[in-house]
Amino acid sequence: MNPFLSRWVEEIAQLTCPEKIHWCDGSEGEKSALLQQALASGGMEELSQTLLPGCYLRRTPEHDTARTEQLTFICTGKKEDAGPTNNWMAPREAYEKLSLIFDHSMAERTLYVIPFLMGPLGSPYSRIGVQLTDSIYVALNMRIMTRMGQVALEALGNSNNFTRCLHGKADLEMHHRFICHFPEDNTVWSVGSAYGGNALLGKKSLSLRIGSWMGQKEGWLAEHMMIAGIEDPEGNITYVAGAFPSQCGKTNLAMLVPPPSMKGWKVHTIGDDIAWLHPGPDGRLWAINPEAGFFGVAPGTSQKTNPNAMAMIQKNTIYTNVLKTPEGTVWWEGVGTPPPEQGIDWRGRHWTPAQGEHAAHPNARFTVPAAQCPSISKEWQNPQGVPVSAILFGGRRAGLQPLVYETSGWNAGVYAGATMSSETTAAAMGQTGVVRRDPMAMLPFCGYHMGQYFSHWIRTGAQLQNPPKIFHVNWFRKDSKGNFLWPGFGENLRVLQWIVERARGEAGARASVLGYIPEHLNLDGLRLSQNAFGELFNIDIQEWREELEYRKRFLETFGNVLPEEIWKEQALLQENISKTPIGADAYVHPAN
Ligand code: GTP
Ligand code: SPV
Ligand code: MN
Repeated sequence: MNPFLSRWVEEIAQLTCPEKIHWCDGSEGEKSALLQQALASGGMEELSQTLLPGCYLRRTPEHDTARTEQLTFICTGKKEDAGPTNNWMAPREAYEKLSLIFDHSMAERTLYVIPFLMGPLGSPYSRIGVQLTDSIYVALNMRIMTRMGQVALEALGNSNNFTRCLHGKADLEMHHRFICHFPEDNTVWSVGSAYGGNALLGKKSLSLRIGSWMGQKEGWLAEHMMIAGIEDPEGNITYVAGAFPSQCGKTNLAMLVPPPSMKGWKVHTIGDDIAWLHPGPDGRLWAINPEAGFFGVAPGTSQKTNPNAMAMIQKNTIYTNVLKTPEGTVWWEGVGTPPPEQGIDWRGRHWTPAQGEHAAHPNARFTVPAAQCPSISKEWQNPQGVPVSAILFGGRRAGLQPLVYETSGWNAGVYAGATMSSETTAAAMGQTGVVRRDPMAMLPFCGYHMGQYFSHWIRTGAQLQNPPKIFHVNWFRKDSKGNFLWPGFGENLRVLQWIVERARGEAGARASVLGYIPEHLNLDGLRLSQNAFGELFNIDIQEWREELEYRKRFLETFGNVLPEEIWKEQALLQENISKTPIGADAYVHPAN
């Protein structure tokens, strides 16, 4: 028995006073026992075991359906180290405050000890965590999302090098909810929520907030990115990683199915949410997916938009906050089949389409093992990871940003990432559809000062002999009537084709004020009007002048911690934009 671990478990048990302590081994027998208990207590419901074998449903309280960013804290000794974008609490205050909530909170409950591995077994890049929780639902999800149990305990051995992740439901009330990160102690304490990103502490807490802190110290990057291999008809595979904010298309892009006209192309899924990126000895950037499962958005997932996801979630899946049909199957908005005549909605109430209410919560999710994905890559558990040739940044913007552009180099790419913006979604509590700055899709997940984070990106690039090319994409541009201009989903491969060809130095490009845009895009077999195409690539100079002002104000919030290189890139863009008259053809670089 690892003495560091047993001492810590004892300490937490003294605080929380559970009736029992269960050490998770990750076995099949344990899974059935946990499920039986969850079903008996009403915490989960069985779905039809003939139609959806091994699938279960969970409904959460209405105020616990998404991440709560306002209750998420970085607790560093010095406030400056958390930076202007994070909520900060002094470590002592946080431990004290949360101890009061944890105190006796597990009486009459079982404390589950979940050792888990983030990253492939045997990878030098993998990290170990141990989560303590009183939630069976969380334990069952951790079992899917991480490599959990005996395997992690053995990998840990007698080492003290693991992230201490304490989670408790307490009363699940908002005023008792805090998600606190102590990067200096390699510790996370989360209480009062059982929702994914708040409660599955291997995910956003360890892999991004604590991970980004570790990465800065150790020379690697922890990113909110999907990873996929794009295979062309000749069989060449090019790996891309893409950062898009929550609910902005990472899962869909990671398991994309090519359109019928792109014969011979294939997409190989490595990861759908998180990438750990390490500079390799060959001067390239190598990516692993630290997770073992997908915690995907249900609404909008259909046979048409994401057939791979639909295939993988027919078995061994935990559904959260979807509609249950009388047959014991599931339904959600945008699933592509007509609504059932009746069902039980995500709130647990009788539902009919006529009521006009959401059947599933807009942030309803499925949890499913990665190995069940039909497009999973042969390389997904490669301990060395895969070499990344292109990085994509993108947000959900109805205007401003063109479909795609290539930045002029690493620093310009870092600048494009740092100034990213996106409309808010249902993945976090609060108003949706509001444009906000979300640098590298990491605004809610960066565990330290974001100015330093940008510096770390700049430094990392300078050290790579063969850095990935960096692109900006926007699948979400709309016309004046509010319709998406671009079909998205599988059709995004047309843009990826140009990106991988650029990464290999093959495809042509035209200069624009923002960077390079495609000379030619493969639109074979796609009906897209000239007008729509023009709008997708329109760069509105007036809009960009205003945008530069927003960016300036945003970048100023980082004070003198912001690296000079970012200001340099802002100045270059400013110069290009101001040289271009309003209404001019912004495709042509003024310098040309
Ligand atoms: P998180 O798990 O929250 O990090 O989300 P994600 O980035 O993985 O987003 P996901 O792929 O789950 O997509 C979120 C929503 O956007 C879903 O409803 C999708 O159907 C929709 N979506 C994804 N890709 C596209 C696209 O290319 N075009 C359009 N219009 N919608 C898309
Ligand atoms: C996100 O919100 O970015 C997610 C879901 O991927 S959660 O695990 O809740 O963070
Ligand atoms: Mn995410």
